[in-house]
Amino acid sequence: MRTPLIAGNWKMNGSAELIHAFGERFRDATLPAALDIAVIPPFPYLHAAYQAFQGTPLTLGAQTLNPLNSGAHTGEVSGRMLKEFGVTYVLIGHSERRQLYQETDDHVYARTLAALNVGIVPILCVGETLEERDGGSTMDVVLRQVGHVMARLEPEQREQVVIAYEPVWAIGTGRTATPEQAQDVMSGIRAYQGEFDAQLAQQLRLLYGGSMNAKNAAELLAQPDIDGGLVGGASLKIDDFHAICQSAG
Ligand code: G2H
Repeated sequence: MRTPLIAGNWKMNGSAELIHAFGERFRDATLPAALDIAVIPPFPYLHAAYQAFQGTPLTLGAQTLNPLNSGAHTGEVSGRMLKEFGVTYVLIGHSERRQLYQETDDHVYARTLAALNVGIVPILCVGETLEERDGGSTMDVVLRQVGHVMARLEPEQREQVVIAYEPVWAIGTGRTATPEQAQDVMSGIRAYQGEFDAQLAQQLRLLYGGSMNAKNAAELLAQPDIDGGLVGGASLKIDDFHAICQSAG
């Protein structure tokens, strides 16, 4: 009932050459019938990707956006601009943005709203640090991050949001959450949504992120509350990303 989504977060990696290689490879690729796929490259590659992905199942995502439409904000990019380049998804509150660029829950809410206002699907990223997990506060942290955004949105806005659970200790470390650890937290997120909207909880797409790769994807994606993946390092390798997409069938 929930269409799986595999999203490749290239972070500050990739090249124009890789964009074209993805377009060629996915043009005739064998893929599950019901699957959404997004490639999320750095801003400068969006236009080339928009062209290279025509006629392929690949859709486009951006890694962040500024909540304003325009103005004197050197270095920033607005949702309205992303929309012009055919962007379907945008990552909001990735832990690297929270940690390295001091994005707070308030910033994350403002960016989510800005994405919704221009018709881009926000992928709201949440997750606990190792200290928080070891201290037993995983669910408190994750539900605070989810609630700070979701509880303030209108019901029709909430329906548009995708949530990615990315334990910070599993990001780029090669240390993946076990399928059971991921499922535990993700069923908790769905149950939290279910407390105030049972139908939304059933529709809500939940992605797992954190060292997902071609070897571990199938087991993670087989969990009942995992509807897809937010893939970092492995999304830069075409064969691995294709294999992860095939695991989502
Ligand atoms: C988590 C993930 C993609 P990686 O950041 O967002 O990256 O798969 O490299 O851990």
